Amino acid sequence: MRIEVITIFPDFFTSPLDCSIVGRARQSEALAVEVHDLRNWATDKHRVVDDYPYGGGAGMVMKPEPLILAVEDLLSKAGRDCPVILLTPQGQQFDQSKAEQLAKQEQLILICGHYEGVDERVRQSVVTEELSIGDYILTGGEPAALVVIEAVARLLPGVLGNPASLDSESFGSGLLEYPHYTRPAQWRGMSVPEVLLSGHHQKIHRWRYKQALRRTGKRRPDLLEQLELTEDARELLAEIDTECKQG
Ligand code: 4G0
Repeated sequence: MRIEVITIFPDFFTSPLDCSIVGRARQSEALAVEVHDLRNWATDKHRVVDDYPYGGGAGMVMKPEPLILAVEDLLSKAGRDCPVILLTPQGQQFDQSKAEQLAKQEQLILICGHYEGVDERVRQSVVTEELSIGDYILTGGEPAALVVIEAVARLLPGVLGNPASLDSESFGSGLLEYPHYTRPAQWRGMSVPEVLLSGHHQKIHRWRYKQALRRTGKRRPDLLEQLELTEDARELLAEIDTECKQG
């Protein structure tokens, strides 16, 4: 997969894209990320990319021309259409299913907005979708673009060592994760649940599943409601319910 990023702060991406899973994915060539300085497409000698808002008001707006020229340039080099995504607080909420959908694409173009926003004609002419990573405002779309890159990169074939773990993790299964433990079995008076030391794989599996159901019900009832529960899940939830009432 190839991801083109358009930004006024290319340096922002240097370390995050060189580190960890994304860095490895790029080295293995499962992923190519190209970061482009928007000012390369500015048309005046001072390379200005923002301007005052028509109608007045505080702050600046990103000019349409450099952004539209940048996207057109990158699309023509690609030789085919691809999603052109603007990171904005007004976008559709980015989630795991969106990451899975984007991971199937051959190429993405990510636009990082700044100031009070982007001239509406950029949306009208080149943006194919707007995404938000959550209900909060950032000074720029760069951290949001990194979140999208990170979430997508780890889904690409060959990037994670053990693809089986993708299905079992949170959101893959629709449930939050069960609690994890490693050595030592006793630490400051806190012990690892006995069942995990038992070597009884069927019991361990059922215990973990119950823990995942318990956590999800408690912290994210909205996720639990979206699931089609099996007979077994219903049984475990009933157990959890009586345990709760017993205190
Ligand atoms: C476009 C994304 C870009 C418009 C970007 C701000 C939060 C997110 C930006 C604006 C961002 C997010 C209208 C303030 C840059 N902040 N939640 N800031 N406006 O994904």
